[in-house]
Amino acid sequence: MTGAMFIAECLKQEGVTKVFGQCGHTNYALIDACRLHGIEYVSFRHEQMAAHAADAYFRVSHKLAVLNVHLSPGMTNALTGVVSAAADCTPMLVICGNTPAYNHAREPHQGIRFHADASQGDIYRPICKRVWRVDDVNLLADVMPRALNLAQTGRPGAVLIDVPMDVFSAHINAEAVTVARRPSHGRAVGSSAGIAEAACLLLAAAKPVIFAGNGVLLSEASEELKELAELMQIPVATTLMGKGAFPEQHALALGTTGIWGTRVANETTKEADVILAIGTGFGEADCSSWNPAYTFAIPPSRVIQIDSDPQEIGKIYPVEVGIVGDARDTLRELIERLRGEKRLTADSGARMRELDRRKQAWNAELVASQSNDDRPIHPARLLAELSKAAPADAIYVTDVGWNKNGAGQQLKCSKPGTFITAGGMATMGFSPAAAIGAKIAAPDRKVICLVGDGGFLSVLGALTTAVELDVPVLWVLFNNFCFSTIRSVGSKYFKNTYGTEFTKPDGTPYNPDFMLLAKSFAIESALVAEPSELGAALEKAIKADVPYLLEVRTRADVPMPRTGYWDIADFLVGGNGPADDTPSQSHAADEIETPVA
Ligand SMILES: Cc1ncc(C[n+]2csc(CCOP(=O)(O)OP(=O)(O)O)c2C)c(N)n1
Ligand SMILES: [Mg+2]
Repeated sequence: MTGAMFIAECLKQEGVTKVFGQCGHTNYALIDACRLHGIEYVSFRHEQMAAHAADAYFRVSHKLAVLNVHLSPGMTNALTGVVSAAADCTPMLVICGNTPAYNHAREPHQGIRFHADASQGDIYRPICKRVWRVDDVNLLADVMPRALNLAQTGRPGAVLIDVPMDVFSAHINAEAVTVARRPSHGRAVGSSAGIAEAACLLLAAAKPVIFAGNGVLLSEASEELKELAELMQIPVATTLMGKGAFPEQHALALGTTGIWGTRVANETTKEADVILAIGTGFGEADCSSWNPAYTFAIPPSRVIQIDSDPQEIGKIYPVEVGIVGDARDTLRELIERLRGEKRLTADSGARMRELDRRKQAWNAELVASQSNDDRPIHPARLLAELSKAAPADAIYVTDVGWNKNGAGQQLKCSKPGTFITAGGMATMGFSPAAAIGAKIAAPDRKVICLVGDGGFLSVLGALTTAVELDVPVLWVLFNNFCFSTIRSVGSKYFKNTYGTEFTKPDGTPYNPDFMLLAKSFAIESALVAEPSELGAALEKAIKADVPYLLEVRTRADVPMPRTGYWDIADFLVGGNGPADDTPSQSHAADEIETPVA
């Protein structure tokens, strides 16, 4: 069989049913091999979108993301999508074409050859766990299983297999063996000594908090997380990426932490005596730039950290107990050790009353914006109406801006895999295609893309794939005629909005007519400018089982309610004004809104 057929055979063995990408003469052999193997090729009009869709497809289905693209320009287009996936630990196999191997030394058409021949794979080195260039078809027999392993084991991530196009067409005489060359029991339980220490610390804690990250979702440990929280009556906060790992309607749920977290979460994590962190690297945004006055005060809080990647343990904060292990299996052991035990100093009644008081205060803080009747519509009002209209298991796919940080803070997600966001890269333009990948992964669920006008227009071509494949995604467009997130940085710190607004030369607001645009794409659409019409419009859009664009005219001038802290505000505060000798304020950010990004 040909190299391309061999690769498709390996993918088939792996259970792959979808490959995302875009065609080129260098990768067409594999597209055809996929067709012959009954593997669907989900084609996008731009490789970045294909990569975002593959990424979200994994996040919802937990099936390997596979991307197949053309050489150099296809690869550079895909790069943003691949790095967004890799940053959030999505296992992604990228297979690209290359110039024919026999021509590498002659710098053939479309090769990148500045420092080495046909070296476009080098562009992927900083973002991939490994890059293979397969110049001999017989190497595929080992490269394929190794690449599939590497993407999916340890800390999951992206790998690249770079295949000269003549290698796709060369004949290989080998048997495809992939799954049998992988650990059949890949999950490692943390050490029992560590689990015993963790149990002791939790039992003696007066104000413990669980802090759950993306690792809980990757390990599918949500059931265990809930069981442990309920067993020990421990409140649970999550990272933005971990949102949905614990049901946010639950009495013990605190919501997300950090710069744009809930006040309930930040107040409660800050005062915790013991923090059980699971599957999180304590990222900056989730930890308010690690400023102890805002989200985590470690020490004095004592940390138990469970992570499958030893590098994450103690990376930011010192740990009292650091356990290397799979979240699900390690939590299962911890639960067994704690079953029948009672926390020594637990006054869970008083603590739950305090938690309830905080939740009510936080809800009261939001209510004015959520019921705001202004035109354009307040984004918090849009999110509140959306919460009412959407089914409980709806999958939200966010972009950047209010639609990400506001949604992270104010939407309640009760199931794993219902909040999909580019956490590590915060990639503007992620969500429109990612929502398509999410819907392909979960055809029976409602998938709602939340996106600003800036993000939407940067990847508009995604809509064509939804129509071509009849993928009924709902895109909710926050149209405010600007990059409002960055506009607020400009106006707050630099006293201008230069380069952030969408206007004609005479200053009038400009965007394409989104209703005409939807029509031209053969997509149903509606426009809402009146807050009072929002509920009904959302209901109708959610009910529609077709690709649907709902444009909502939103306010551009409302910063996110800041409950945490981002230290960039400390040095942005002077804008580009003249330097002076005034000593800088240590907590300048207290007086100003933190920008969103
Ligand atoms: C690819 C990319 N480019 C730039 C940014 C920086 N950035 C963060 S938010 C934002 C503006 C987003 O505008 P829009 O989609 O209209 O949403 P809004 O801020 O108006 O809610 C930009 C440019 C980014 N995160 N990603
Ligand atoms: Mg905008």
